[in-house]
Amino acid sequence: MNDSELIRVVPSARQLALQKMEFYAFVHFTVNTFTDREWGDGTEDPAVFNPTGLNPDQWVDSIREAGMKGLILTCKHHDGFCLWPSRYTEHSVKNSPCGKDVVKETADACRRGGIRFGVYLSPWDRNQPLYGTGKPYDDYFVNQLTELLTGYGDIFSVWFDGACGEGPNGKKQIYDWERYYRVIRELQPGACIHVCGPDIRWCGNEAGKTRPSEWSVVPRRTMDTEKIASLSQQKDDLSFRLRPIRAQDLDLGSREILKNETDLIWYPAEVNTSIRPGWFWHESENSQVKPLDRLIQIYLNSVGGNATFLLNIPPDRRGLFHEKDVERLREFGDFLRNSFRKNLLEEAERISAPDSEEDHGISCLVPEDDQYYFPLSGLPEIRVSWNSPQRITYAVIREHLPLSQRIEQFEIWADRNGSPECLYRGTTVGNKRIVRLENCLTSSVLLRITDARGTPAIEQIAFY
Ligand code: FUL
Repeated sequence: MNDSELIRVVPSARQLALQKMEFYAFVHFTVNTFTDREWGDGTEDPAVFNPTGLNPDQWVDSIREAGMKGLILTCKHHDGFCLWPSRYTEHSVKNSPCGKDVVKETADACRRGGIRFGVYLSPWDRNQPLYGTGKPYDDYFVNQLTELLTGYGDIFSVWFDGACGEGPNGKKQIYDWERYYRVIRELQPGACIHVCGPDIRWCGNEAGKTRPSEWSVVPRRTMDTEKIASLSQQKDDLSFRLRPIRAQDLDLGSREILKNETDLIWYPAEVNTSIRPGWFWHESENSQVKPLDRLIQIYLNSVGGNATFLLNIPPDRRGLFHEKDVERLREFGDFLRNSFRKNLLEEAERISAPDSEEDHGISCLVPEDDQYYFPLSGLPEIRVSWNSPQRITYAVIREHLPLSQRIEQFEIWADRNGSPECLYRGTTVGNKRIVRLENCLTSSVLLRITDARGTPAIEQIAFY
């Protein structure tokens, strides 16, 4: 495929909305919290689920303070225990001393706190006797999905895990994914389906590792990597004739990789990791909350590297985020507030760039609504100058995604002691590229786009 075909691939409204959220929380909570395990086996007594001071408002306060815009709750993990009183199973909060509908309490807290709410529903169910029986289990699963997607207001995300094993009767289920997707589209058309789904791609690891060049336009068959890995059900899949794609591949979308592909999709990456070693709370991990530096690094590389960042914080046995996690989230929020407080571009004496159509001129670089800078042709060089030297720690660039992802390479130059110096050479930009600059004191910066798929459309440039 050539450049003009590549940039014909653009995000759906739901994908665009999710990419703009940038940073949101995962909350892993179930019987495991009380049994000190990571994967329950489905035999747990619902009575063990007994948070003594459940307070999702505390989670939401902390999540917001860290700068996150949403929360995805494990409504049912692999153990099959439901955090809401599902009509279709007895294995739920309705038979635990907690007695509360934790999904409702969480959804309400999100609404009160002004963040969005999403659901994780594990297809793998180690408690449900129907698991592994085909359609009867799919019916069960769809019934549960329907409860979650109709009873708790607006849902921004349905997160489908790739893990798949045997159920209580020793059988594995072949999931009817297409049916699940149809139900989600019908009941919550604005929700993105993540990982084993068509909207948001798993980055390929759970450690917070990122790619230096993250592309959102990838081969359509990338969408099946997690489903294939979990099921090996695609016997009639013809993709074996092509090179196999794995979620871990370093290059998923360069021109070279895409040149022989015939069908492409917009499939942006999400980086998911936990603030602790495990996904669930364990007393023994209270001293292993990730250091602030590590969280900052993951954030800069994910949000600042054209991916979204899904950070897990597990509530403890009280049903609260532990003090150590709360403290770390506050510190992280302080980092964001301090680092990105004042956009120095707004104080520039002069911004110069090649001609553009009137509607897409350089004034659009301080964006309002849906504006963007679109030069008439070619690769722009944009110079920003100030009256006096500025200390710049971060440069931020965003592309206008409704026109796809176009920038292949860029450079940042600064005048230092009277002579120009290249401070940074980068590749992809996409939703957002954050460049950390070391010791940059300058009164003039030049952004050069040195390679792009067609004319780049820049939504924002900012310096902090
Ligand atoms: C994995 C699961 O097995 C983990 O328990 C966790 O939920 C993680 C986000 O996905 O595949």
